[in-house]
Amino acid sequence: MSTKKYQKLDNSIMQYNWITPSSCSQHQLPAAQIEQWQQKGFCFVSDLLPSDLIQALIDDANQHFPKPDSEAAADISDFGSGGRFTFPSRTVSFNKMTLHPALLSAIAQLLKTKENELRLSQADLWAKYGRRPGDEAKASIQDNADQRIHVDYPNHTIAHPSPWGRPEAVEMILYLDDVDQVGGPTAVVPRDGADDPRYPWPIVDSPGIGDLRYINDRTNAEKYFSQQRPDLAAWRQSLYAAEQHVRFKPGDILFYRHDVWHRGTPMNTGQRRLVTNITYRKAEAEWISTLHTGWAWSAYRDDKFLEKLIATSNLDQRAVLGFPQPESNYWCPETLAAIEARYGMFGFDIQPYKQAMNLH
Ligand SMILES: O=C(O)CCC(=O)C(=O)O
Ligand SMILES: [Fe+2]
Repeated sequence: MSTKKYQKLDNSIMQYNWITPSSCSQHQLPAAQIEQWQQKGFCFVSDLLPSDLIQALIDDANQHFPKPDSEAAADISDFGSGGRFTFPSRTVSFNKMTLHPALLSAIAQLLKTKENELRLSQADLWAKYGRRPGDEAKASIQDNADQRIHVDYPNHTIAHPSPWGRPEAVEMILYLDDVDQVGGPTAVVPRDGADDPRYPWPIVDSPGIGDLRYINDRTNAEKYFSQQRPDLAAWRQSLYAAEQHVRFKPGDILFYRHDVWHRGTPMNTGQRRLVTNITYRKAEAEWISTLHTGWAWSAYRDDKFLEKLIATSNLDQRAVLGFPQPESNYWCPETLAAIEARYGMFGFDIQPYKQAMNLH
């Protein structure tokens, strides 16, 4: 990880500790990045996904989200943009990116597991819009321009993350813009070993957790927190003081954990930032919820996009969607025939499932 001080020209109060990405080759994450994700809670990489796929995704997203100067932009700036663009999508580039073998491989490397042991639990493309002059005065407690420092687990799991050495999920942000133009770098707080005072156990001292109200906006959240937990207010300020910011270009990916402190920071005025958030969990971690409507809910469409997606996916890609794997007890002569009857016309190859049962 390389960091350097950078004085933003348009905003003299912001002096960031920048993180620049490490380049990936041949689907292999650099060992130092895997180690950093496991120890410090995040890593930041470039060149993992093919640039033509990133460009296709940018073109599709551009068609989908209003330009920053449009009136419609104001209504959809919150996280997830109201679920407008989630998996599975009619946008082929988005599905391809979500299930890309290089991505599955990278996530399996971080979790020290195999691709078919992963399950998709979130895939969301959304837009964040920079404030326009005068917007500060209108900022509500749920405004996401300048977020409170937080961890993501509360609305991903109905439990609590396991101890640090047993991570259950990888969350990531894929950036489709250049931070120098749009601003809004994600800030992360690296964990500095088991005794780091910023990472006490359990992780509950943040607005929204337990009996604390959920408040997104930093100023409002810290004011509320200092009323509810006055003894811990200064400790939360130490989290902001330790944050580092990602210097993203299109295609760069921040991999992080559900138990790492991070937040979204203000965008440049009048700009739009497009990102994709994706989470893969371990199959065994059933307490981590899928954030979207089940995949099967996309069946029955006239263009049969879900059926075609299932039929043309490989075994690992089907596994991450929860499709029965070749070794599953699901398979018997009847189910082999039934799945072929449902998906065969779209090119589904039943052979690997048959072969696993010694039927040819
Ligand atoms: O927008 C970002 O950079 C981070 C967003 C985030 O952490 C969140 O909404 O949970
Ligand atoms: Fe977050």
